[in-house]
Amino acid sequence: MEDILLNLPNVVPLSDVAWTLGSLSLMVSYGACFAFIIYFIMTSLQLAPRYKLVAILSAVVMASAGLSLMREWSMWAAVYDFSTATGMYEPVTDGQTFSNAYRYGNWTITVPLLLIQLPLALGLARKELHSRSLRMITAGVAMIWTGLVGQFGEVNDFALLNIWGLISTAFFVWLLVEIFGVIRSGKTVTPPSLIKWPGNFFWFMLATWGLYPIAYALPQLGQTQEIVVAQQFLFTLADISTKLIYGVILSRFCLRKSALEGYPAAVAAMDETGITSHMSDDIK
Ligand code: RET
Repeated sequence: MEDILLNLPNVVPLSDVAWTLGSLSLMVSYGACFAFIIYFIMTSLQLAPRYKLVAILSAVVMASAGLSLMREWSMWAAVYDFSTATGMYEPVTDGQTFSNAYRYGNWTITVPLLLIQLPLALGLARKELHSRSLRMITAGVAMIWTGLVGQFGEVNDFALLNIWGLISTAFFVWLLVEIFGVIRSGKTVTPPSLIKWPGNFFWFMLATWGLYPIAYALPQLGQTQEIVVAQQFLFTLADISTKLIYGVILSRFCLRKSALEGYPAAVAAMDETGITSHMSDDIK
């Protein structure tokens, strides 16, 4: 039976602590995603019309990822049974399995949306935005689908895991080159006071998107409960930073640009005169 189960959680018994940490990682992910739908919708109201889509796309990403992660969490809950004999959560053998593969399905939706947000926030001209987005999305989807093939090897076929992992990494490198091109072009239309932001976007994306291949490769370090939990924890860290924190950063950038462009709701939201300006002179 064991050799046909393709994801690590289906073959490793977990202590109560490990099971809870895995469950918690997934629950925190979808909880945060759903909460931030509200944040991004409300934020879009403060942005100039040309940037509103950035925040709206973040809300869509939150909804899509939240639903998928909620499903991932219920799989986690369904595939373990606590055994009083061993004192461990044992993977069930009634045909229910846990799989990370659904994540890759979800990324096929969210990654293109996250990538489009970048040239939109930077304010690239339409034609360039379309051609650059198309190239980024092609590289991104190729990266995900080749990784999807490889992740089926995480339990018993490390050759499959590594070969497809390398092919996927080649697409990741291409994607980074494309992202870099978008950033470079975006810098030419970024106001001087915000010029440091685009370069920081690149390093932020590199550091946070780079967590996914680590989570992918981790099962090679051993079939232990620590690895099972670390993999879900890394996925959570990556999910929150690449979608939620990224969205917050991009929408703050758009808010500043909207204010510089004189959009009233953004100017009011960015009012930095502080409380002292409303006080009379003698209490200042
Ligand atoms: C894989 C396979 C192994 C090699 C590499 C990978 C990269 C995955 C990345 C995923 C990013 C996902 C995001 C999802 C947001 O919803 C496919 C794990 C390089 C970078 C940003």
